[in-house]
Amino acid sequence: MNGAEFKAAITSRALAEGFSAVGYCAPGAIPEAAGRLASFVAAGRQGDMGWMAERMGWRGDPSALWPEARTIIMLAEVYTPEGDPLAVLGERDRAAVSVYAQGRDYHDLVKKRLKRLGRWLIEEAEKGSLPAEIKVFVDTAPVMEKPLGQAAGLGWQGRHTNLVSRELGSWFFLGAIFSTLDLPKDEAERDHCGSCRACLDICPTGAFPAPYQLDARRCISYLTIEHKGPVAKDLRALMGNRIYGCDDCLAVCPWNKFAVAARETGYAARVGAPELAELATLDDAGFRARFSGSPVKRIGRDRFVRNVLYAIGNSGLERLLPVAAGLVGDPDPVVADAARWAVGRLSVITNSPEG
Ligand code: B12
Ligand code: SF4
Ligand code: SF4
Repeated sequence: MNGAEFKAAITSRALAEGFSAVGYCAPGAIPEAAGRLASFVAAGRQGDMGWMAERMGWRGDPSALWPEARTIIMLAEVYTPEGDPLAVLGERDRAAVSVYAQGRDYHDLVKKRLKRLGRWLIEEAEKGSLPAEIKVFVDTAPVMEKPLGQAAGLGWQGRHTNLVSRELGSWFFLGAIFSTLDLPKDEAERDHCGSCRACLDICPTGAFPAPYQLDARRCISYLTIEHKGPVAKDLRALMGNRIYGCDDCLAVCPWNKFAVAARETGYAARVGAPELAELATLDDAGFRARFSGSPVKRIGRDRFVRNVLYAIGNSGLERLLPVAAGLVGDPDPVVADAARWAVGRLSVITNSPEG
Protein backbone atom coordinates (compact mmCIF):
# COMPACT_ATOMS: atom_id res chain seq x y z
CA MET A 1 0.00 0.00 0.00
CA ASN A 2 1.27 3.48 -0.78
CA GLY A 3 0.58 6.47 1.50
CA ALA A 4 -2.63 7.48 -0.25
CA GLU A 5 -3.99 3.93 -0.11
CA PHE A 6 -3.07 3.57 3.55
CA LYS A 7 -4.73 6.91 4.32
CA ALA A 8 -7.92 5.75 2.56
CA ALA A 9 -7.84 2.51 4.55
CA ILE A 10 -7.43 4.40 7.86
CA THR A 11 -10.32 6.69 6.96
CA SER A 12 -12.68 3.85 6.16
CA ARG A 13 -11.64 2.00 9.32
CA ALA A 14 -12.26 5.15 11.40
CA LEU A 15 -15.72 5.57 9.90
CA ALA A 16 -16.45 1.88 10.53
CA GLU A 17 -15.37 2.36 14.16
CA GLY A 18 -18.06 5.05 14.60
CA PHE A 19 -16.29 8.35 13.92
CA SER A 20 -18.16 10.68 11.58
CA ALA A 21 -15.31 12.52 9.89
CA VAL A 22 -11.53 12.16 9.54
CA GLY A 23 -8.86 14.61 8.40
CA TYR A 24 -5.05 14.71 8.22
CA CYS A 25 -2.64 17.56 8.87
CA ALA A 26 1.05 18.12 9.56
CA PRO A 27 2.22 18.85 13.13
CA GLY A 28 3.45 22.24 11.90
CA ALA A 29 0.09 23.15 10.36
CA ILE A 30 -1.05 25.70 12.99
CA PRO A 31 1.71 28.33 13.14
CA GLU A 32 -0.68 31.09 14.30
CA ALA A 33 -2.02 29.10 17.28
CA ALA A 34 0.92 29.64 19.66
CA GLY A 35 0.66 33.44 19.48
CA ARG A 36 -3.10 33.39 19.93
CA LEU A 37 -2.80 31.07 22.89
CA ALA A 38 -0.15 33.36 24.39
CA SER A 39 -2.47 36.39 24.03
CA PHE A 40 -5.35 34.44 25.60
CA VAL A 41 -3.21 33.52 28.61
CA ALA A 42 -1.59 36.97 28.87
CA ALA A 43 -5.08 38.48 29.15
CA GLY A 44 -5.90 35.99 31.94
CA ARG A 45 -8.84 34.57 29.95
CA GLN A 46 -8.15 31.06 31.22
CA GLY A 47 -9.30 32.11 34.73
CA ASP A 48 -8.31 29.47 37.23
CA MET A 49 -7.63 26.78 34.62
CA GLY A 50 -3.96 27.07 35.60
CA TRP A 51 -3.07 24.10 33.39
CA MET A 52 -3.75 26.22 30.29
CA ALA A 53 -0.75 28.38 31.17
CA GLU A 54 1.51 25.36 31.71
CA ARG A 55 3.37 23.56 28.92
CA MET A 56 2.38 26.29 26.47
CA GLY A 57 5.32 25.42 24.23
CA TRP A 58 3.76 22.00 23.64
CA ARG A 59 0.17 23.21 23.45
CA GLY A 60 0.95 25.87 20.87
CA ASP A 61 3.20 23.66 18.74
CA PRO A 62 2.43 19.93 18.27
CA SER A 63 5.84 19.35 16.70
CA ALA A 64 7.43 20.37 20.01
CA LEU A 65 5.13 18.03 21.95
CA TRP A 66 6.31 15.02 19.90
CA PRO A 67 9.07 15.85 17.39
CA GLU A 68 8.88 12.39 15.75
CA ALA A 69 5.24 12.87 14.71
CA ARG A 70 4.75 13.30 10.96
CA THR A 71 0.96 13.26 10.65
CA ILE A 72 -1.91 14.22 12.94
CA ILE A 73 -5.14 12.39 12.25
CA MET A 74 -8.12 14.42 13.55
CA LEU A 75 -11.43 12.70 14.19
CA ALA A 76 -14.95 13.98 14.80
CA GLU A 77 -17.37 12.12 17.07
CA VAL A 78 -20.98 13.32 16.80
CA TYR A 79 -23.27 13.80 19.84
CA THR A 80 -26.21 15.68 18.27
CA PRO A 81 -29.14 16.06 20.70
CA GLU A 82 -32.54 14.67 19.75
CA GLY A 83 -34.66 17.64 20.80
CA ASP A 84 -34.15 21.39 21.24
CA PRO A 85 -31.46 21.76 23.92
CA LEU A 86 -32.60 25.31 24.76
CA ALA A 87 -36.22 24.35 25.58
CA VAL A 88 -35.28 23.53 29.20
CA LEU A 89 -34.14 27.13 29.79
CA GLY A 90 -37.81 28.11 30.15
CA GLU A 91 -38.47 25.50 32.86
CA ARG A 92 -37.48 27.46 35.92
CA ASP A 93 -37.86 24.63 38.44
CA ARG A 94 -35.65 22.29 36.42
CA ALA A 95 -31.93 22.01 35.80
CA ALA A 96 -30.38 22.60 32.38
CA VAL A 97 -27.52 20.14 31.92
CA SER A 98 -25.57 20.64 28.74
CA VAL A 99 -26.05 18.18 25.87
CA TYR A 100 -22.48 16.90 26.01
CA ALA A 101 -22.99 15.79 29.62
CA GLN A 102 -26.39 14.15 29.16
CA GLY A 103 -25.01 10.67 28.51
CA ARG A 104 -21.77 8.83 29.16
CA ASP A 105 -18.47 10.66 29.46
CA TYR A 106 -17.02 11.33 26.00
CA HIS A 107 -13.47 11.14 27.31
CA ASP A 108 -13.99 7.42 27.92
CA LEU A 109 -15.91 6.68 24.74
CA VAL A 110 -13.69 8.65 22.33
CA LYS A 111 -10.49 7.39 23.94
CA LYS A 112 -11.57 3.76 23.60
CA ARG A 113 -12.42 4.27 19.95
CA LEU A 114 -9.13 6.10 19.30
CA LYS A 115 -7.17 3.29 20.93
CA ARG A 116 -8.95 0.62 18.89
CA LEU A 117 -8.25 2.52 15.68
CA GLY A 118 -4.66 3.13 16.75
CA ARG A 119 -4.03 -0.56 17.45
CA TRP A 120 -5.42 -1.46 14.04
CA LEU A 121 -3.24 1.21 12.39
CA ILE A 122 -0.06 -0.16 13.99
CA GLU A 123 -0.91 -3.74 12.97
CA GLU A 124 -1.63 -2.74 9.38
CA ALA A 125 1.55 -0.66 9.19
CA GLU A 126 3.56 -3.62 10.47
CA LYS A 127 2.08 -5.84 7.76
CA GLY A 128 3.56 -3.43 5.24
CA SER A 129 6.88 -3.37 7.17
CA LEU A 130 6.31 0.24 8.17
CA PRO A 131 7.31 0.89 11.77
CA ALA A 132 4.64 3.20 13.19
CA GLU A 133 4.23 4.75 16.58
CA ILE A 134 1.16 6.63 17.72
CA LYS A 135 -0.16 8.72 20.61
CA VAL A 136 -3.88 9.33 21.10
CA PHE A 137 -5.39 12.44 22.67
CA VAL A 138 -8.82 13.63 23.62
CA ASP A 139 -9.34 16.91 25.44
CA THR A 140 -6.99 16.67 28.40
CA ALA A 141 -3.52 16.75 26.77
CA PRO A 142 -1.68 19.99 25.91
CA VAL A 143 -2.96 19.86 22.32
CA MET A 144 -5.05 22.55 20.59
CA GLU A 145 -7.63 20.31 19.02
CA LYS A 146 -9.77 22.97 17.33
CA PRO A 147 -7.11 24.64 15.15
CA LEU A 148 -5.75 21.18 14.34
CA GLY A 149 -9.26 20.08 13.35
CA GLN A 150 -9.50 23.09 11.05
CA ALA A 151 -6.06 22.44 9.55
CA ALA A 152 -7.12 18.84 8.86
CA GLY A 153 -10.24 20.08 7.05
CA LEU A 154 -12.85 18.84 9.57
CA GLY A 155 -14.48 22.25 9.94
CA TRP A 156 -13.66 25.84 10.85
CA GLN A 157 -13.50 27.66 14.16
CA GLY A 158 -16.72 29.64 14.15
CA ARG A 159 -17.20 33.00 15.82
CA HIS A 160 -17.98 31.07 19.04
CA THR A 161 -14.48 29.48 18.67
CA ASN A 162 -15.73 25.90 18.36
CA LEU A 163 -15.35 23.84 15.22
CA VAL A 164 -18.34 23.87 12.85
CA SER A 165 -18.73 21.62 9.85
CA ARG A 166 -20.83 22.01 6.73
CA GLU A 167 -21.58 18.28 6.88
CA LEU A 168 -22.02 17.79 10.66
CA GLY A 169 -23.06 21.12 12.20
CA SER A 170 -21.46 21.88 15.57
CA TRP A 171 -22.36 18.96 17.85
CA PHE A 172 -19.20 16.91 17.67
CA PHE A 173 -16.21 16.14 19.87
CA LEU A 174 -12.66 16.01 18.64
CA GLY A 175 -10.00 13.35 19.08
CA ALA A 176 -6.45 13.17 17.72
CA ILE A 177 -4.00 10.45 16.73
CA PHE A 178 -0.41 11.64 16.37
CA SER A 179 1.56 9.26 14.17
CA THR A 180 5.13 8.83 12.96
CA LEU A 181 3.75 7.80 9.55
CA ASP A 182 4.06 10.41 6.83
CA LEU A 183 0.60 10.33 5.22
CA PRO A 184 -0.86 12.71 2.61
CA LYS A 185 -2.40 15.80 4.23
CA ASP A 186 -5.80 17.43 3.69
CA GLU A 187 -6.56 21.05 2.95
CA ALA A 188 -7.55 23.31 5.82
CA GLU A 189 -11.23 24.28 5.92
CA ARG A 190 -12.04 27.95 5.45
CA ASP A 191 -14.45 30.12 7.40
CA HIS A 192 -18.12 29.85 6.45
CA CYS A 193 -19.65 32.13 9.13
CA GLY A 194 -20.37 34.84 6.58
CA SER A 195 -22.21 37.77 8.16
CA CYS A 196 -23.86 35.62 10.87
CA ARG A 197 -23.40 36.66 14.54
CA ALA A 198 -26.07 34.48 16.14
CA CYS A 199 -23.71 32.82 18.62
CA LEU A 200 -22.21 36.13 19.75
CA ASP A 201 -25.62 37.73 20.25
CA ILE A 202 -27.20 34.91 22.25
CA CYS A 203 -24.42 34.49 24.83
CA PRO A 204 -26.13 35.25 28.17
CA THR A 205 -22.97 36.54 29.84
CA GLY A 206 -21.29 38.43 27.00
CA ALA A 207 -18.32 36.05 27.05
CA PHE A 208 -16.99 37.04 23.61
CA PRO A 209 -14.75 40.13 23.84
CA ALA A 210 -14.46 39.92 20.03
CA PRO A 211 -15.64 37.47 17.38
CA TYR A 212 -13.50 34.28 17.41
CA GLN A 213 -12.30 35.02 20.95
CA LEU A 214 -13.70 33.79 24.22
CA ASP A 215 -13.06 35.05 27.72
CA ALA A 216 -13.51 31.80 29.63
CA ARG A 217 -13.97 33.74 32.88
CA ARG A 218 -17.42 34.85 31.72
CA CYS A 219 -18.45 31.58 30.03
CA ILE A 220 -21.11 29.58 31.90
CA SER A 221 -19.40 26.37 30.86
CA TYR A 222 -16.28 27.52 32.72
CA LEU A 223 -18.22 28.96 35.66
CA THR A 224 -20.26 25.80 36.27
CA ILE A 225 -17.57 23.19 35.55
CA GLU A 226 -14.10 24.63 36.07
CA HIS A 227 -14.45 27.53 38.49
CA LYS A 228 -14.00 26.44 42.09
CA GLY A 229 -14.93 29.32 44.37
CA PRO A 230 -18.02 31.51 44.50
CA VAL A 231 -19.11 32.98 41.15
CA ALA A 232 -19.24 36.80 40.95
CA LYS A 233 -22.76 37.94 41.86
CA ASP A 234 -23.44 39.79 38.59
CA LEU A 235 -22.64 36.60 36.65
CA ARG A 236 -24.72 34.31 38.90
CA ALA A 237 -27.81 36.21 37.95
CA LEU A 238 -27.10 35.63 34.24
CA MET A 239 -26.67 31.87 34.54
CA GLY A 240 -30.41 31.10 34.66
CA ASN A 241 -30.96 27.41 35.34
CA ARG A 242 -27.77 26.23 33.59
CA ILE A 243 -26.10 24.04 36.20
CA TYR A 244 -23.56 22.16 34.09
CA GLY A 245 -22.11 23.59 30.87
CA CYS A 246 -23.95 25.75 28.37
CA ASP A 247 -25.16 25.13 24.83
CA ASP A 248 -26.58 28.45 23.71
CA CYS A 249 -23.85 29.50 21.27
CA LEU A 250 -23.70 26.06 19.69
CA ALA A 251 -27.46 25.56 19.52
CA VAL A 252 -28.19 28.72 17.51
CA CYS A 253 -25.68 27.99 14.77
CA PRO A 254 -27.55 27.80 11.45
CA TRP A 255 -25.15 25.13 10.21
CA ASN A 256 -26.88 22.70 12.60
CA LYS A 257 -29.54 22.21 9.97
CA PHE A 258 -26.97 19.80 8.54
CA ALA A 259 -26.38 18.06 11.87
CA VAL A 260 -26.44 14.27 11.68
CA ALA A 261 -27.61 11.82 14.36
CA ALA A 262 -25.10 10.56 16.92
CA ARG A 263 -23.79 7.11 16.02
CA GLU A 264 -22.73 6.32 19.60
CA THR A 265 -25.77 5.35 21.68
CA GLY A 266 -23.87 6.17 24.88
CA TYR A 267 -24.58 9.89 24.35
CA ALA A 268 -28.38 9.42 24.53
CA ALA A 269 -29.85 11.68 27.23
CA ARG A 270 -29.84 9.91 30.58
CA VAL A 271 -29.72 12.93 32.88
CA GLY A 272 -32.68 14.82 31.36
CA ALA A 273 -33.89 17.93 33.18
CA PRO A 274 -34.20 16.94 36.86
CA GLU A 275 -36.00 19.11 39.41
CA LEU A 276 -33.74 21.61 41.16
CA ALA A 277 -35.34 20.83 44.53
CA GLU A 278 -34.34 17.21 44.24
CA LEU A 279 -30.75 17.93 43.13
CA ALA A 280 -30.14 20.41 45.95
CA THR A 281 -30.61 17.72 48.57
CA LEU A 282 -28.03 15.28 47.17
CA ASP A 283 -25.28 14.39 49.59
CA ASP A 284 -21.86 13.22 48.49
CA ALA A 285 -22.78 9.53 48.14
CA GLY A 286 -26.11 10.34 46.48
CA PHE A 287 -24.39 12.66 44.01
CA ARG A 288 -21.75 10.08 43.09
CA ALA A 289 -24.28 7.30 42.64
CA ARG A 290 -26.55 9.45 40.51
CA PHE A 291 -23.81 10.71 38.15
CA SER A 292 -21.66 7.59 37.91
CA GLY A 293 -20.20 7.35 34.36
CA SER A 294 -21.35 10.90 33.56
CA PRO A 295 -19.01 13.88 33.03
CA VAL A 296 -21.04 15.69 35.71
CA LYS A 297 -19.44 13.53 38.39
CA ARG A 298 -16.08 15.23 38.04
CA ILE A 299 -17.18 18.52 39.62
CA GLY A 300 -18.10 16.87 42.91
CA ARG A 301 -21.14 17.42 45.13
CA ASP A 302 -20.19 20.83 46.52
CA ARG A 303 -19.66 22.63 43.21
CA PHE A 304 -22.72 20.89 41.80
CA VAL A 305 -24.99 21.99 44.66
CA ARG A 306 -23.49 25.52 44.42
CA ASN A 307 -24.68 25.61 40.78
CA VAL A 308 -28.10 24.24 41.69
CA LEU A 309 -28.50 26.96 44.33
CA TYR A 310 -27.64 29.69 41.82
CA ALA A 311 -30.36 28.24 39.57
CA ILE A 312 -32.80 28.20 42.50
CA GLY A 313 -31.92 31.85 43.20
CA ASN A 314 -32.66 32.66 39.56
CA SER A 315 -35.91 30.66 39.46
CA GLY A 316 -38.16 33.33 40.91
CA LEU A 317 -40.11 30.48 42.53
CA GLU A 318 -41.11 31.17 46.11
CA ARG A 319 -41.75 27.48 46.78
CA LEU A 320 -38.02 26.81 46.39
CA LEU A 321 -37.15 29.20 49.22
CA PRO A 322 -37.21 26.49 51.95
CA VAL A 323 -34.91 24.31 49.83
CA ALA A 324 -32.30 27.07 49.73
CA ALA A 325 -32.87 27.96 53.38
CA GLY A 326 -32.10 24.35 54.30
CA LEU A 327 -28.55 24.77 52.97
CA VAL A 328 -27.46 28.06 54.55
CA GLY A 329 -25.66 26.08 57.25
CA ASP A 330 -23.91 23.74 54.80
CA PRO A 331 -20.37 22.82 55.92
CA ASP A 332 -19.01 23.94 52.55
CA PRO A 333 -18.65 27.74 52.68
CA VAL A 334 -19.25 28.18 48.94
CA VAL A 335 -22.49 26.16 49.13
CA ALA A 336 -23.58 28.12 52.21
CA ASP A 337 -22.86 31.40 50.41
CA ALA A 338 -24.87 30.24 47.36
CA ALA A 339 -27.75 29.26 49.64
CA ARG A 340 -27.76 32.67 51.34
CA TRP A 341 -27.72 34.37 47.95
CA ALA A 342 -30.64 32.26 46.71
CA VAL A 343 -32.61 32.96 49.89
CA GLY A 344 -31.95 36.68 49.44
CA ARG A 345 -33.13 36.65 45.82
CA LEU A 346 -36.28 34.64 46.54
CA SER A 347 -37.13 36.68 49.66
CA VAL A 348 -37.20 39.85 47.57
CA ILE A 349 -39.90 38.21 45.46
CA THR A 350 -41.83 36.98 48.52
CA ASN A 351 -41.73 40.42 50.11
CA SER A 352 -42.61 42.39 47.00
CA PRO A 353 -46.21 43.70 46.78
CA GLU A 354 -46.96 41.26 43.93
CA GLY A 355 -45.12 38.36 45.61
C1 B12 B 1 -10.16 25.01 27.74
C2 B12 B 1 -11.38 24.45 27.05
C3 B12 B 1 -12.61 25.02 27.35
C4 B12 B 1 -12.74 26.30 28.16
C5 B12 B 1 -12.31 27.49 27.28
C6 B12 B 1 -12.91 27.40 25.86
C7 B12 B 1 -12.16 28.15 24.79
N1 B12 B 1 -12.88 28.55 23.76
O1 B12 B 1 -10.95 28.34 24.87
C8 B12 B 1 -14.25 26.27 28.57
C9 B12 B 1 -14.40 25.60 29.93
C10 B12 B 1 -14.94 27.62 28.61
C11 B12 B 1 -14.82 25.34 27.49
C12 B12 B 1 -16.15 25.36 27.13
C13 B12 B 1 -16.70 24.53 26.15
N2 B12 B 1 -16.08 23.49 25.54
CO1 B12 B 1 -14.16 23.16 25.71
N3 B12 B 1 -12.30 22.80 25.63
C14 B12 B 1 -11.26 23.38 26.14
C15 B12 B 1 -9.97 22.70 25.66
C16 B12 B 1 -9.46 21.78 26.78
C17 B12 B 1 -8.84 23.65 25.22
C18 B12 B 1 -9.31 24.82 24.31
C19 B12 B 1 -8.20 25.81 24.08
O2 B12 B 1 -7.12 25.45 23.68
N4 B12 B 1 -8.46 27.09 24.38
C20 B12 B 1 -7.47 28.14 24.26
C21 B12 B 1 -7.85 29.12 23.17
C22 B12 B 1 -6.76 30.20 23.01
O3 B12 B 1 -7.88 28.38 21.99
P1 B12 B 1 -9.07 28.45 20.94
O4 B12 B 1 -10.38 28.41 21.58
O5 B12 B 1 -8.78 27.45 19.87
O6 B12 B 1 -8.80 29.92 20.45
C23 B12 B 1 -8.72 30.24 19.14
C24 B12 B 1 -9.50 31.48 18.82
O7 B12 B 1 -9.56 32.30 19.94
C25 B12 B 1 -8.73 31.99 17.66
N5 B12 B 1 -8.43 33.38 17.65
C26 B12 B 1 -7.87 34.14 18.58
N6 B12 B 1 -7.73 35.38 18.13
C27 B12 B 1 -8.21 35.40 16.88
C28 B12 B 1 -8.31 36.41 15.97
C29 B12 B 1 -8.85 36.14 14.72
C30 B12 B 1 -8.96 37.22 13.75
C31 B12 B 1 -9.28 34.83 14.39
C32 B12 B 1 -9.87 34.49 13.07
C33 B12 B 1 -9.17 33.81 15.36
C34 B12 B 1 -8.64 34.13 16.57
O8 B12 B 1 -7.44 31.36 17.63
C35 B12 B 1 -7.27 30.60 18.79
C36 B12 B 1 -6.39 29.40 18.46
O9 B12 B 1 -7.02 28.57 17.50
C37 B12 B 1 -10.49 21.88 24.43
C38 B12 B 1 -9.80 20.52 24.19
C39 B12 B 1 -8.43 20.70 23.59
N7 B12 B 1 -7.44 20.07 24.19
O10 B12 B 1 -8.29 21.41 22.61
C40 B12 B 1 -12.00 21.68 24.76
C41 B12 B 1 -13.00 21.75 23.57
C42 B12 B 1 -12.64 22.96 22.76
N8 B12 B 1 -14.28 21.99 24.24
C43 B12 B 1 -15.28 21.45 23.64
C44 B12 B 1 -16.63 21.67 24.01
C45 B12 B 1 -17.65 20.71 23.40
C46 B12 B 1 -16.99 22.73 24.87
C47 B12 B 1 -18.41 23.24 25.17
C48 B12 B 1 -19.37 23.23 23.98
C49 B12 B 1 -19.00 22.40 26.35
C50 B12 B 1 -20.33 22.87 26.87
N9 B12 B 1 -21.44 22.58 26.20
O11 B12 B 1 -20.40 23.50 27.91
C51 B12 B 1 -18.11 24.69 25.66
C52 B12 B 1 -18.12 25.71 24.50
C53 B12 B 1 -17.80 27.11 24.91
C54 B12 B 1 -17.16 27.92 23.76
N10 B12 B 1 -17.92 28.79 23.13
O12 B12 B 1 -15.97 27.74 23.49
C55 B12 B 1 -14.83 20.63 22.43
C56 B12 B 1 -15.16 21.39 21.15
C57 B12 B 1 -15.47 20.50 19.95
C58 B12 B 1 -15.63 21.31 18.71
N11 B12 B 1 -16.52 20.87 17.82
O13 B12 B 1 -14.99 22.33 18.52
C59 B12 B 1 -13.28 20.47 22.72
C60 B12 B 1 -12.39 20.43 21.47
C61 B12 B 1 -13.13 19.15 23.52
C62 B12 B 1 -13.18 17.91 22.64
N12 B12 B 1 -12.14 17.09 22.65
O14 B12 B 1 -14.12 17.66 21.92
N13 B12 B 1 -13.86 24.59 26.94
S1 SF4 C 1 -21.17 28.34 26.24
FE1 SF4 C 1 -22.79 29.78 26.87
S2 SF4 C 1 -21.79 31.27 28.22
FE2 SF4 C 1 -20.16 30.13 27.11
S3 SF4 C 1 -19.73 31.39 25.33
FE3 SF4 C 1 -21.30 29.92 24.68
S4 SF4 C 1 -23.28 30.98 25.04
FE4 SF4 C 1 -21.70 32.11 26.16
S1 SF4 D 1 -23.71 30.86 14.84
FE1 SF4 D 1 -23.09 31.98 12.97
S2 SF4 D 1 -21.25 33.14 13.57
FE2 SF4 D 1 -21.57 31.54 15.13
S3 SF4 D 1 -20.34 29.81 14.44
FE3 SF4 D 1 -22.41 29.49 13.58
S4 SF4 D 1 -22.33 30.44 11.54
FE4 SF4 D 1 -20.54 31.19 12.69
